[in-house]
Amino acid sequence: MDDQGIPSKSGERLKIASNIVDKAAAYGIKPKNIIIDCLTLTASAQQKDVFETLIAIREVKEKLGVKTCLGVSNVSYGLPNRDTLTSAFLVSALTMGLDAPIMNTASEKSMDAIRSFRVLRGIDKDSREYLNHYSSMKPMESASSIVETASKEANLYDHIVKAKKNEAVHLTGKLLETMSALDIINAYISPALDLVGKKYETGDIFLPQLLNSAETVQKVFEVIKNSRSNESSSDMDKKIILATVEGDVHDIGKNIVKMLLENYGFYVIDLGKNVSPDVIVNRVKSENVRLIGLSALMTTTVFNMKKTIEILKNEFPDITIMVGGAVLNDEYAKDIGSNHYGKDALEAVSIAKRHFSKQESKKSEV
Ligand code: B12
Repeated sequence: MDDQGIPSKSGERLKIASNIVDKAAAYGIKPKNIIIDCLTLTASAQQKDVFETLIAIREVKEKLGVKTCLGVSNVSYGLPNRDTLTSAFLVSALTMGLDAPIMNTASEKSMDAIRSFRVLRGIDKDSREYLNHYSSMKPMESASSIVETASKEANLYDHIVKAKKNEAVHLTGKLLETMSALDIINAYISPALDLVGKKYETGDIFLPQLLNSAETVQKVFEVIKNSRSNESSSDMDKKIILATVEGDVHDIGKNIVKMLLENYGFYVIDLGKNVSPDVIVNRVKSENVRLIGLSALMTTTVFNMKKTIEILKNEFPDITIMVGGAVLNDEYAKDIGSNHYGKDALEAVSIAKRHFSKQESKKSEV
């Protein structure tokens, strides 16, 4: 404000702020060390000017490079249910760039607004503060005691459940000195993902936590993959296409299947996740592949798996399709038209072995 009081228009407030910045510069004070208060007006008495404060915040920040503060609660003075209006104004001001709200931290609504804003603005990384405050999550430590296969000090399971990426990566390197990749998967990775999945289902944890555990597993797999880089060569006559079906982004299981098939010398063409039937059809054609492995993890995407199988069988009547994924079982796999169901990666290997030995014997009969 100046001698005339608080101007109603944002442009005039910017002018006053600009004068302050110029004066301060004469004393060697830089804009970044100045905090300007654009002054909240009450919605009850000066409704048309309320938004000007918000615009002024944006302008003084952008044009002058200063910081801003604002006493937000004045906006609701003279109206009922003040907390609601104040918290809406608070979020609007933060969106415009308000740095330092002067607010009632005992107001739950305002604190809810701040926490939500920090998630939406990407300040609260992985929504950790938000989750800590609102989720009724029990401490993950207690969950880790379920695993019986893991020894006390080698707790890759805990690192995955708690999404401690660096620790998980380090420990995987150590475990690989004494354990096979498959044993590590069976002893630690699958049980940890099972627990995380159950906790997600029961609402004890939320999507960012599920995602973090999944990312930890991806990092663990990078270590496993790197440790195998010089191993076994694959047989180009034993080609298999693998894909997670359209609409489904779960590829951890499919990647394990791939790893094991490659370990056994099969040549795997991995089409990735969320793969449309067209893409699979084209690769089957261009690579002349006769064994396809499809993965689906959700009840909703099993329908896409069925559709993919129908399309493939139509195009290539002699094709063999094996399917897998936690939502399937032997019976359901038959119902949707597949030739084989593999409950885990080892079964995928035995299906592939049987398939190619049949092919061999057919060839030798000819
Ligand atoms: C990790 C995970 C994720 C990660 C996936 C990361 C990734 N890159 O894969 C992220 C966080 C991205 C995710 C997202 C979602 N997820 Co999720 N996820 C899981 C979780 C916890 C683990 C899955 C897993 O990797 N298991 C470990 C692997 C090793 O097991 P597997 O996949 O079954 O594979 C083995 C076998 O089945 C078999 N196999 C697998 N494929 C194949 C293929 C062939 C050919 C053969 C022979 C064998 C085979 O061999 C594998 C190795 O032994 C499960 C819960 C669970 N326990 O299954 C939920 C789960 C699958 N997710 C679920 C849901 C709902 C979702 C979301 C919709 C959440 C959301 N609201 O956004 C999204 C889905 C987005 C999408 N469009 O796909 C639900 C599905 C419910 C349902 N029945 O439909 C589950 C069951 C969680 C739950 N309990 O609610 N998820």
